Amino acid sequence: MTRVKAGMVLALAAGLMATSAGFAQQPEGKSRRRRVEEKPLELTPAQVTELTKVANERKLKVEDLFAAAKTYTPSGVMDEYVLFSSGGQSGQVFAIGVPSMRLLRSIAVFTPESWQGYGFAGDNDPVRAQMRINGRDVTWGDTHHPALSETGGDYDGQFLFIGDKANARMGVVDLRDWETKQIVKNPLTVSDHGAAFVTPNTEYVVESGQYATVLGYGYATPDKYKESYRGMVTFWKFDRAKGRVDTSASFAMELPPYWQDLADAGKGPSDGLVFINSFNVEMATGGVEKGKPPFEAGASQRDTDYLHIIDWKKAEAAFKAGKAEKINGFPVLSLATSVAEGLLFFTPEPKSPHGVDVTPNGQYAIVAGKLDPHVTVFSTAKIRDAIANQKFSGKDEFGVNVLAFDAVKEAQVELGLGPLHTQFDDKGYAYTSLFLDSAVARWSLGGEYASKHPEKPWTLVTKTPVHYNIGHLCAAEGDTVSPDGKYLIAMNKWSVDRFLTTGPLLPQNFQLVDISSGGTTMPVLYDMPVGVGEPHYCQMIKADKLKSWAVYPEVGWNPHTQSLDPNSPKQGKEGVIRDGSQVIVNMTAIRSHFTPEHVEVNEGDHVTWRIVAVERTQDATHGFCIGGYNINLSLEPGEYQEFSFVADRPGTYPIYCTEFCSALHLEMMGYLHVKPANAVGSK
Ligand code: RUQ
Ligand code: CUA
Repeated sequence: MTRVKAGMVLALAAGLMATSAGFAQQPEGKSRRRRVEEKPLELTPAQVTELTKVANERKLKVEDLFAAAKTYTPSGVMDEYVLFSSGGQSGQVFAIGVPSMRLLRSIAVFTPESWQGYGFAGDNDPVRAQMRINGRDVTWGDTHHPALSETGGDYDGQFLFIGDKANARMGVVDLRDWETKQIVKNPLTVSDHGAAFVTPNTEYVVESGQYATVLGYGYATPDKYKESYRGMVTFWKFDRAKGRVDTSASFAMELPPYWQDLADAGKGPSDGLVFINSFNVEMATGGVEKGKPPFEAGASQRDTDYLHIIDWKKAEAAFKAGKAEKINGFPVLSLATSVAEGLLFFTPEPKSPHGVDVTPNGQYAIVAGKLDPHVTVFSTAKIRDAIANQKFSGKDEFGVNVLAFDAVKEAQVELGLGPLHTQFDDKGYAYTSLFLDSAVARWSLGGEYASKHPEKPWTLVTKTPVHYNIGHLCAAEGDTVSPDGKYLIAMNKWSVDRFLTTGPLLPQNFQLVDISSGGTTMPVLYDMPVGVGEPHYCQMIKADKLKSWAVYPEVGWNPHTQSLDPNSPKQGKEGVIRDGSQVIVNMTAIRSHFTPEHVEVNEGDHVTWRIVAVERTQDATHGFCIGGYNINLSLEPGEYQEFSFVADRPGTYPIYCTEFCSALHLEMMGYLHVKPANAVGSK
């Protein structure tokens, strides 16, 4: 009877293995993607009746049916765009398909994330090492602004940069494997805001500060604000071939202690310039606890702040000519140098602005002032002319030349309350988020865009209500030299009555807006709750521009170096190598076993564990965890990982695959035996 049972178990296991092997081959053999019907759809009268019945039962209106038809994406049909969204305080980036609004992936950047095995690779994890600031682990970020790498001002689909406002850091994601490769910490400042924004060929990734501080972790009391506190902008040099920021070729510029805000790089005729907003040119220092006006009042007294205009090509030349001074080891062009060399100019911009956005043709920079119902349009040609011909209205308190507002202003357009950010389409329209109005405004651009739309240039065309309190918005490729139009995402901060209540903490609401027809038509198509952090900006790229790897290029690939790793174990050569108390484990993973399955070490051993997934089938991912040692890896096909730890707690540790990889996934396990120092027979 026992034998029969064993036989049955073996037969069952063989069947399961056959099933798992068959399943594994299927995606390579024939595509399981849904076929696109070639015959155009025609509804029979009976189907119309049935559809109407379903719609009535669900209390849907005709426009809802159209919205569903425009967004519903059947199983196996791919989205047209990928939205890369900041993940706010989650510290991550979210990738979302458009128009389906399906969450495709979270990309771990500033926060350890166990599913991706990000930051759970033992004592010398290179991910954790990058999360250290001044010797302390900082394992979260407040991600605000993603920037896709650009070539000629267009997204090229190669890299993604994301700023961490809370800690003045920037992450670099490689879009071949959608993994973070680098975290760069700004040595000058604690926190920032204007990151990340790229120059048109990703020569530099721009990071501007926000709350002024004493650069380089200096100290000064608020009464020394004007002398000691400073703002800054940093130009991180991007090395595309290496896929890394080259910190040794990067530099910064000292700025007055106004609170610099968002940035954008010029393009086309304005390539070479960078624009940065500011607020609190009042240099208010708060102190409500001492009876002084609070920051919110002190920083909003004047009618205008300063738009910063930086000639980054000239600044780069000054840096290369050795004109920078070091602060905390980092080269900084002083304000005096910037003024003397003509690198920095200001022009007045209406009250407490927030976003500055350059039009696709590079001819205008649009500033939205949160306390002003207008957007202000600056002409970049007029800015260049005012710089060349010294059309100044004066200097600021730090000696920076101020370009006369009337000499550089092109237009002002009244849109509504609380304008923040602006994006563009292919029909000569601009779209601005209105925070206080909870609306998206469509308005008409002038100049060479005037012939693209029927409206009078520089006028409000229509507003669509969104729900609620919109911050950023993003149109399809809407900040490139050639926007697509079609879709726009309203990134709403509040969602009060849109979804079921999820306790007192509610999700944000991403609303998909149809901007495909011009004029006054601009319906909301879909609501997507985002319950994993409060995103700020996002960018939407045409999906076919992304050239993602299906599996790692070769077995033994190290994603940290993006190359084949010479230390990767070879099949047939697995095992444990001991040298005193130094132990090296060479392990392979394949459906459905690890080799070796038993690993014996002694208490106190220093263990270096090398593990490679010997798989070539897409999606055949394994995991690897050691409970109690805070170790979990995600081993995608071909991936090699190395981790180390001190085996300081003896015991018998089941080790197992954490990804349901096959029918015999539960059997994909082994034991780590950590022999106690005082065990019988130990040294
Ligand atoms: S900022 S809306 Cu970084 Cu506008 Cu958030
Ligand atoms: Cu490998 Cu589960």
